[in-house]
Amino acid sequence: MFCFQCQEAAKGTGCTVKGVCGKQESTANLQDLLIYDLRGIAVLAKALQGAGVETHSDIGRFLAQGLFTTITNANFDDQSLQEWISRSQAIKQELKEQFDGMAAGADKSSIWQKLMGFFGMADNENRGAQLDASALWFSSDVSSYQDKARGVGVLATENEDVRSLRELLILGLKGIGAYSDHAMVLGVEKAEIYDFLIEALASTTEDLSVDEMVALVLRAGECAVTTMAALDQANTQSYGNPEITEVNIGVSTNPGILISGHDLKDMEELLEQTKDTGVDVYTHGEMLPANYYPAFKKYAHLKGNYGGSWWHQNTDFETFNGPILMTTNCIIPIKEANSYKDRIYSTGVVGYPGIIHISERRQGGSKDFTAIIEQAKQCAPPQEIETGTIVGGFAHNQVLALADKVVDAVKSGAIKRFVVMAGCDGRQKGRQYFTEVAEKLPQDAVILTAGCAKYRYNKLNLGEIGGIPRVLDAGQCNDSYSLAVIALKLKEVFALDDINELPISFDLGWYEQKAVAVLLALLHLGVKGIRLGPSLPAFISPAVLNVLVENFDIKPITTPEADIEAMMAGN
Ligand code: SF4
Ligand code: SF3
Repeated sequence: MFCFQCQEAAKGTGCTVKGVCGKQESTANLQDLLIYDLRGIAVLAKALQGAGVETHSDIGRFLAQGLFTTITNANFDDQSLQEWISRSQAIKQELKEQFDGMAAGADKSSIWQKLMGFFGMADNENRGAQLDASALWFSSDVSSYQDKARGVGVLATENEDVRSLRELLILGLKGIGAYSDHAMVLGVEKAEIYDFLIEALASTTEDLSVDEMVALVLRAGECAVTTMAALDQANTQSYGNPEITEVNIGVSTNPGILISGHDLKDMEELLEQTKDTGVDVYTHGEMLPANYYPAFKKYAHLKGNYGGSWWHQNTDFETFNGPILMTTNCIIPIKEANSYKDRIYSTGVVGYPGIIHISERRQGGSKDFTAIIEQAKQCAPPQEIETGTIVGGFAHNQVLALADKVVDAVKSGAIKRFVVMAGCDGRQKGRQYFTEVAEKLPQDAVILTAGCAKYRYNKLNLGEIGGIPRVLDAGQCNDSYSLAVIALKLKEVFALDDINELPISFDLGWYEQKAVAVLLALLHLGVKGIRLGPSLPAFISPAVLNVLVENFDIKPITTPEADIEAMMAGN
């Protein structure tokens, strides 16, 4: 196996024996094969589109979900991945039949030529057989996948810089796939997102120049902005605009269900189905921001948030006592010794061998959480691990409602600087850096946050400036979009030409591929001088890093003291 997609990549270069995240070699290989199949689907879809044949939105949807299921800490279940691969092959077969079924003479030969071009094959009489034999088109033999995976994974691209740019693109697409899936679940889909997934995935099989590949990476940033805007629209039209909310972090005396991940539709259905059952609901990790939405606040049995960010789940889930529903990443390996092993459930693109998977909702219906609710009734209430409240709900609508206050505070000098510390949390010790930055920032600095990165400092009492809390939490990692909207609004209010003239610094923590999409989105919006930690991605080669440094002044974090001094000086 070879995987270097997340911040925990072994030795800062890549996991080769077993993932630091716990991913087994077989799982890594199946993920490689699935990505390979998705690229094949994209090649075929692009060729058909190029010939004027409309591809069904199911294709884009499948690509988005397929990409999503390979992100870090989402799907550890080989059987589920094999099903994904089988489905991807069925789709390829369908696309091929769609092609074969086109009327003879209907410009078919030009499509053939295009396909031959994609596969780098000579166009000759034997072209059908050649295409069928093409591994990119049909990697049908899942049973011998271990060997096959070696030939199609990340290292199949030999040139380090081409590999780096291809992977930067694919990993950004994984984040885009995840966010577009969330939006789709709530009824918002954009053809342009699906078209870009097709174009970009297909491009990874083409021989492009460095400039062309860099351009695609930047367009992925543009697509990430479109996708996060679509998700923002989906979330707010379904559940209202997040509001300032004090979230309880203690517990009640009823049994509870803990819901983690990012999927708000699951949250809605779980709250509805647990109403009047005597079972309370608590959020965990990235589900915390669900507490900020008006539509969820009306449920009295949504009791608040329990525990910390994803990597604390081994201990948080033990003491919670009740069932846990993992709606998306990040699930971490479940050990035989974990008392919660028989009360944890997956749903959506999440999978873990041996746990119950709640199946998809039927068209117009809901998922059925009865099994979880019935189990919860038999469980002890959660053990109290902390008490008090945390404040959040500062998405764009809420912050813009406070715009006058914020602008006055900046003009009067009460707020000297905003520091965006959004992104992911993770296990690495170096992430203590973000806690220290939060603690040591001068009192006239405000932290803007989103994503599970916030758990490094959202329970510190950092005070407020003229009624504005010094930590403003916009929500989940996808709500980083809110932070961009806020920045663009401030740029307008202060009549600035460039977003980089604002008193805002970016000091981001990253872990998985949604953060790659967020980073590319910020680059597309023209943000420069972003600090990134706790380490730079293993998939960025030295030459590609140079491109990022020269064009965007990206830099690694150093020490809290040095970075605070530089940020407060506007560097
Ligand atoms: Fe390693 Fe991260 Fe890949 Fe897991 S996801 S195998 S930790 S690089
Ligand atoms: Fe966290 Fe996994 Fe990235 Fe949504 S839950 S931000 S790491």
